[in-house]
Amino acid sequence: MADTETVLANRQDGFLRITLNRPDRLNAFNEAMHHDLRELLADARTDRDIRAVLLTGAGRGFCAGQDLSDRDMRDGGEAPDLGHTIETLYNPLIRQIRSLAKPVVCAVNGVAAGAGANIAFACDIVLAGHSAKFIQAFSRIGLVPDSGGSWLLPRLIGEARAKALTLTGEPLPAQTAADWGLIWKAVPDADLMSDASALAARLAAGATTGLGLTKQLIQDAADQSLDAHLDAERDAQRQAGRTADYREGVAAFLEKRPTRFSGS
Ligand code: T3D
Repeated sequence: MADTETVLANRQDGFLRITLNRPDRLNAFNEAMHHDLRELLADARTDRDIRAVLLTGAGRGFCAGQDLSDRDMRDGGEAPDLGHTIETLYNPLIRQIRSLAKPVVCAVNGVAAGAGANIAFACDIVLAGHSAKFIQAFSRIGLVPDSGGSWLLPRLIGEARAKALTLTGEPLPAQTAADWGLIWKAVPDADLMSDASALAARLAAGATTGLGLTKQLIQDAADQSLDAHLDAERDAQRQAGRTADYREGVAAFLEKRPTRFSGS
């Protein structure tokens, strides 16, 4: 799990910090960054010692979405098949984040535009520095929201706000995003990394199976009936109840001491 040209990888306190690292382009995505990020997330899935992920960006931006210099058609060249890039690059990334059975914290350190904004929203807990802003930049260049944005936004903030943001491409300041419930918290810029790291470390010290199942339940809730969801909760609770972490949680409570979850 090493740094690459496009992403930095650091293990600390039980979590993996991934830093998008193309600061000259506000960490816009080229194909290499997609592959490098996906590889790290795949490692996070299988490595039992990684119990949470923290995603952030290097420099003054979080991520400006697709690198548009890879989409230059000014010489009259053929337009790329964007359906293909969505299918092969952006959609698998969103699926990977949402299906990772471990918490993913996102620390939005600056502007998050286009797919960059929607990748942040796909994470489980999003903190943003007060100077950060979110831009559904797609309409500014004739595109439509992707990376799950047109699915997630109306669910999180309602159709009226989702339509206004996506149709106008107006920037949304971090504090407003928090006030609207689009992200968890806006914090002073100077506190962002320490707050996000403390949160990731706390989640990494949690009951990993239970947290992964909780993530899945919350994500699935909006799309199934209460009846089906009650069954899903039953199955998840059965699974959580068979973990060593559940035994430890109950023992710690009865012994009036802090938990020492092993993640198993
Ligand atoms: O293509 C497909 O496969 C389909 C998938 C699409 C997914 C998408 O994400 S589509 C949306 C693509 N993103 C955008 O349209 C956003 C473009 N960027 C901006 O609008 C602005 O840069 C920001 C509002 C994000 C920030 O503005 P500002 O004024 O703070 O910074 P800046 O000066 O515009 O950018 C700084 C540098 O980063 C600059 O380079 P320079 O002039 O210093 O050499 C700029 O060109 C570069 N940069 C920023 N965003 C991108 C980028 N370079 C390439 N691609 C970018 N997306």
